[in-house]
Amino acid sequence: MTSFPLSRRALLTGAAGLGAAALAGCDRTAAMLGEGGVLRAADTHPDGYPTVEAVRSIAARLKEQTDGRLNVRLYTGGQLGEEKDTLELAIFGGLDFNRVNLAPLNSIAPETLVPALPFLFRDESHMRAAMDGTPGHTILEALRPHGLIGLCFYDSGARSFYTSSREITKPADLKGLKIRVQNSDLYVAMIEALGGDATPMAYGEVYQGLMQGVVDGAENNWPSYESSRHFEAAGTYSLTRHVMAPEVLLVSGRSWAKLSEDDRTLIRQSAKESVPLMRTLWDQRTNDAKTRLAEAGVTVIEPDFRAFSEKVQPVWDKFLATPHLRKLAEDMVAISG
Ligand code: GTR
Repeated sequence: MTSFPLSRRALLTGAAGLGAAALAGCDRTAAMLGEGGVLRAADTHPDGYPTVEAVRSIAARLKEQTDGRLNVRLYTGGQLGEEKDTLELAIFGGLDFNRVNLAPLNSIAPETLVPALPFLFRDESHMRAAMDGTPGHTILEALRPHGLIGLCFYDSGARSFYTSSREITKPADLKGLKIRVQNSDLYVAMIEALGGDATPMAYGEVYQGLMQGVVDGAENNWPSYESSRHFEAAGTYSLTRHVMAPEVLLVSGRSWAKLSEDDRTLIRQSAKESVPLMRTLWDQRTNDAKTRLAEAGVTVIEPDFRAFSEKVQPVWDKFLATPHLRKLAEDMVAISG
């Protein structure tokens, strides 16, 4: 299956039309799935990236199981806009599937803040166990009232800092540095707690932002650091591993409403089956990224992460604002993995 260019404007126009129709009390959702059962899926990452290939595997399975009736087209590499925009499209029914990070959902469903808390997960297997278990299920379900059906979580490894100027070996090294973060108050608070200056910026703007010195650094996992080529502008990677929030695959609640029970079951099952595949691809891609980055001459630093984790308590205090969120965090921490 190939990726198809499609104008974001066309989708927005469609979604706006849907909004107007809904306001007028008309149900035009049937028209929004596209002709011939075509479902649209968006991902900010390019072809070959593990999240994209996992969704591609779902697409293949849906096509095969329905003799081509459910046909998913992938729009990769941010063709339909940044994650904030594609989420909006999905909520308003202009897009069917959307793979995003949890960060852009932080302002929509507070439950998504919990796995993004700095230093919450001990390691990757702890993250996988928590997201596969009851806490993960709670978070997927929390998206439903916001017009999004959460299907599954995908790995995103651990995020670490990279800079164009100074090496980050301790929190004090972040002082005075402008660090790009995702559009989430939690990430802003985290950088501030660590002593840096947070600059929220869309993913697609970071390469240029680093090149032009608008920001001094950013933070991400090995595969994103490599595939985005951010290393060309910021060649020092400091393995702080401060956030291990996973990715999530969503279906628009409006699209979901017009699927049959059988199709929903098939979609859920296919998504579930894509998770082990994604994890295998993820592990391979992480190793490949490490090799390519070493070849490209990136300097890798192993700082004492405890110096960083000791600073983030204010972030936990601020964002675990209700007993419900505190319980969710406790349940996640308590999971053995
Ligand atoms: C990546 C993630 C993307 C996006 C990006 C970012 O690791 O897979 O979905 O969130 O980070 O930093 O914006």
